[in-house]
Amino acid sequence: MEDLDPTYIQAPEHRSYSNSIPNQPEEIPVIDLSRLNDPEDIQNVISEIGDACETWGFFQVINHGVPCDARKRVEETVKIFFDLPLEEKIKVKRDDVNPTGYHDGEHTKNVRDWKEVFDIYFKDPMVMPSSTDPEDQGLRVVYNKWPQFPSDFREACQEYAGHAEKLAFRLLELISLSLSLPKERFHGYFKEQMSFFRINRYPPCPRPDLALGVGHHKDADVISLLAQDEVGGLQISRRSDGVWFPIKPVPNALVINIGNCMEVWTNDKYWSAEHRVVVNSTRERYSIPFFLLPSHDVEVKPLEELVSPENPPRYIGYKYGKFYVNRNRSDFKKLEIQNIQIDDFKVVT
Ligand SMILES: O=C(O)CCC(=O)C(=O)O
Ligand SMILES: [Fe+2]
Repeated sequence: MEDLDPTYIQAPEHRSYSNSIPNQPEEIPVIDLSRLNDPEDIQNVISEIGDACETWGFFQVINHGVPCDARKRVEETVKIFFDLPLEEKIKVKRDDVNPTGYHDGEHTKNVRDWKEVFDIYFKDPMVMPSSTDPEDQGLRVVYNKWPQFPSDFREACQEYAGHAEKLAFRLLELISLSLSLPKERFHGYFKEQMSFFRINRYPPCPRPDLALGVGHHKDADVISLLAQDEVGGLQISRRSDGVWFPIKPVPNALVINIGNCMEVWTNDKYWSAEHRVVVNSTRERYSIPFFLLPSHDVEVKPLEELVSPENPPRYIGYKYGKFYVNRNRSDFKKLEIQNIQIDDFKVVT
């Protein structure tokens, strides 16, 4: 099939075969969290997490406490929803006021992604800025949209998201300890967390050489926890040289990655890696990320404990909610300009 809509076509340098993957790629760490039950091993786990956050910005966890049943239930239920005809799905479609629900027109860096998504805020309702104008203090209260069918969609999603959020805070504590900070150093930033949970469906694509499931990007959150099925397609860019590496599916594992906020808080010690999703022509793929986001009024800037005269702040502070709504604008429709990126807040030296 040659008639791929041009809005999906990536520039040649961003296509799936653009940057070769070595034949025997190094392994991105898989960390067994049941080792935390052994007091003598806890410190090793914390160091391994710290090393992974610094070297790759990605790792996988197993025996993480999110029950397999809850994951299986949500995977089965959302599949029933995505298999419905489009006219049913668009009954709960995202709009420019409420960014929750179903959407099939998302763009990354102004190129359309080969995917459908469904977004659900962890807090319902959720509070966010009502506009991108930095002077406007107005807030908007957003309620989740839920499909009527399948009838247990809401319950299955909420149950899974509850487990994912618990694990997110556990990981945040371990990350905090890995930076020699108090365990709960970050907790105050989440009083009105804007966290959300997304279901990605990547249909088979007639031209996987031209389109991507998600174009190269960094996550704009604190950390992401992703459940991926067995199909594979997620790739990350190695910090040292930008070469793309696959994140191989490991049964029941969750993929954890560092987002922009953690990168800024640690003044670039921890790395928010670019990643992308390669699609294929035969199999659909599902992934379910939980994005941990701070409250809208948090000013994100390098932590005082992690900067010094020798290591001055590399970013100016920014209000998280305004950054988020700015980014979201471009997800709704293709913009004429590149959307806001974390590097826009880098201190120019
Ligand atoms: O589907 C995946 O493996 C990754 C999705 C992703 O990067 C995202 O939704 O931000
Ligand atoms: Fe992502």
